[in-house]
Amino acid sequence: MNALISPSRRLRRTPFSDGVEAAGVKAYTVYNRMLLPTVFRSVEEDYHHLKSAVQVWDVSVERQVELRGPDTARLMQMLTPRDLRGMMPGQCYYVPIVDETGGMLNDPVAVKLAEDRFWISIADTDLLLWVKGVAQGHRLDVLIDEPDVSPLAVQGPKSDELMARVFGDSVKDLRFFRFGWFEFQGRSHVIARSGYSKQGGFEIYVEGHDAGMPIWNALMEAGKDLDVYAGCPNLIERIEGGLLSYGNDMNMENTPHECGLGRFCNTETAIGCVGRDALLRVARDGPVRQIRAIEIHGDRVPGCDRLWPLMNGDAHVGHVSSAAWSPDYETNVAIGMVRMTHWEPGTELDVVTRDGVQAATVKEVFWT
Ligand code: THG
Repeated sequence: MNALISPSRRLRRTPFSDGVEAAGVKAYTVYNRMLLPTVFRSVEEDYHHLKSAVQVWDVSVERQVELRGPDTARLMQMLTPRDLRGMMPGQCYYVPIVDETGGMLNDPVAVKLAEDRFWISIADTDLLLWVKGVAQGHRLDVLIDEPDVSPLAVQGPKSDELMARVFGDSVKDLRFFRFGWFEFQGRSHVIARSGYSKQGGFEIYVEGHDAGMPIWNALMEAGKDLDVYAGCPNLIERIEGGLLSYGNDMNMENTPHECGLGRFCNTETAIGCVGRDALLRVARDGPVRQIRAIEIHGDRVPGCDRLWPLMNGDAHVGHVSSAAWSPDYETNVAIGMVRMTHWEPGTELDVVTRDGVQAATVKEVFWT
């Protein structure tokens, strides 16, 4: 596939699109019916730069589903098997969202703004529709909509320094998955220490489309001597770090336990979760297949745009869903789903890529 995308109103622009284009974006993917940059200089140059400097990412595609009103807490707990009772305003939680069979509908970050107000920062599915359906079905008193909020991520080892220059030193005091309110040109924005990389950094939930480019420009200006550049979630880095991509590595057919997200489930105490009964069975027996880090030996693999079968001889024992050549580890890093009979670390398998068969090993852990 190497054709152009026709612009239209259905593919919404973001508050930062002008900056992304000026920085010379080379490729996009579509995510929540918006454009998400995937390459600026090259995936490998972007990777080295992310790990050594600081990048500014237009992740507006992480749309917010806002819940507000008296039944907000009750509705939030209906959506996820993670126990939210201990969650305080100012905290973010990574929350599996499941249907009545325990199937994953999304894997967003929940942002608790107040007891009666949340943002759900979604991955690539129409979660708003499910949330409205659940609320209507239970006649809950909650307002559900998509606010004019667009996340801008600042990621990389120099992100603390850059953010302090623009938002003040106190931004450095934020702990992981906590947020605060910070001023820029007289307006207040939520800033969290979070983001879709393992290099550290922040996410600015920019409120108001018109506030976007001034913040983008201020970050680019303040970070010149830090070698700041536009970036985007990096395929190689996120596979090394084991960060899952909904729609690629898992979908509605998978439970959180299959995705290795059992640590974010407290199904026993998540009273009200619509998938609770189904997940109690899964949690008791354990999954029969699970996400694993997979090393693929030999030559650089092609792009993974379909599932690649994982074979043990003639037996189909799983599949690879994401893969890339890692310059730092000098091997192909991958994410796969493997049947329990073959998921022990060290198990040697064959992977059938688009270009042929390559040897692969099931790893104990990801690369970071
Ligand atoms: N940030 C925000 N919204 C998002 C994403 C994000 N929405 C879409 C997508 N990313 C959702 N998926 C993820 C996947 C992983 C993480 C966050 C969102 C993540 N995981 C950490 C990890 O696995 O190491 C930490 C999880 C934890 O310990 O709580 O950060 O990136 N706003």
